[in-house]
Amino acid sequence: MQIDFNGRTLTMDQCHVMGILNVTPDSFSDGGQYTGVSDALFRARRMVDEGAAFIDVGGESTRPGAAPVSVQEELDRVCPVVEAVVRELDVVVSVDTSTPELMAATAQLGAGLINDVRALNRPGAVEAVRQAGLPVCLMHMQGQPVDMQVAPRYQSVTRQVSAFLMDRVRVAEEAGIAPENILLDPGFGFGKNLQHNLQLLATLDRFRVLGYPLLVGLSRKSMLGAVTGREVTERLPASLAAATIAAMKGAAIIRVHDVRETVDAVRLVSAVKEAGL
Ligand code: 8Y7
Repeated sequence: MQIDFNGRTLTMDQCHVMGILNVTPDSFSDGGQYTGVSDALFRARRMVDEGAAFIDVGGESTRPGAAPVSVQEELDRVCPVVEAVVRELDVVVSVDTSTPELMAATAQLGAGLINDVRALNRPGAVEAVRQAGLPVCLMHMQGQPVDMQVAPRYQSVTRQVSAFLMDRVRVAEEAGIAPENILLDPGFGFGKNLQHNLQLLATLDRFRVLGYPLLVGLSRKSMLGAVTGREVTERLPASLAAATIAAMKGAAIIRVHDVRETVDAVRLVSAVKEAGL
């Protein structure tokens, strides 16, 4: 299975690495616009050199308690970076957004994927993606970023997450988004406790029967801290183990902070899989 990410076609039968590029003000070394873009481009170039097939640009923090960002603010942060990365680097630019205006604007600038943690639930988002003709990743979240970690509850997390994702697929397809342009993500850490997250990772292969490529984000997440007792800066080994498990279970894209190390892990998984064919 292949997907055309706005002119770059990639097979989804192999696992790719997506590098995280936050462009929130606290991720800049200095608040100025020029510094912001050149610093972001520098970080993106390094991740591409390290083997990232995707760069995921995000201007809104989904951390619980993070201040909301206006549409204009999000456009001002993200668009110049998308434009620069598209112009300068050989990579698919993914845009981490739930904002229809930003989906439309970045599609025009050459973005190749919309990564929406709210699975196109904002008014106008489904139509913006259909109109743009871009692939989209639909992610599961229980609750909203402000309250999602308060007391997440499921009867069966794998079944409920699957049912939610299939419902969002139905909405997207009924609106005219092509089935071959849809990716799915169980949303590790988004309204899930440790047990839920571990169950989802253990059963990740079951999501493949839905028939859509899987994207996962596990890098440095608190579930890894809960298991290892490590602070966020010390979670690379656990992140690599999690990425390896996800790749073994068939994830097509793994979203990470540490590209070079994850590319090595994914290459090993690919080599082992090939040997067993
Ligand atoms: C994910 C994500 C984040 C994820 C997808 C973090 C934007 C939190 N996590 N997008 N975004 N999947 N598709 O810790 O798991 O990176 S932000």
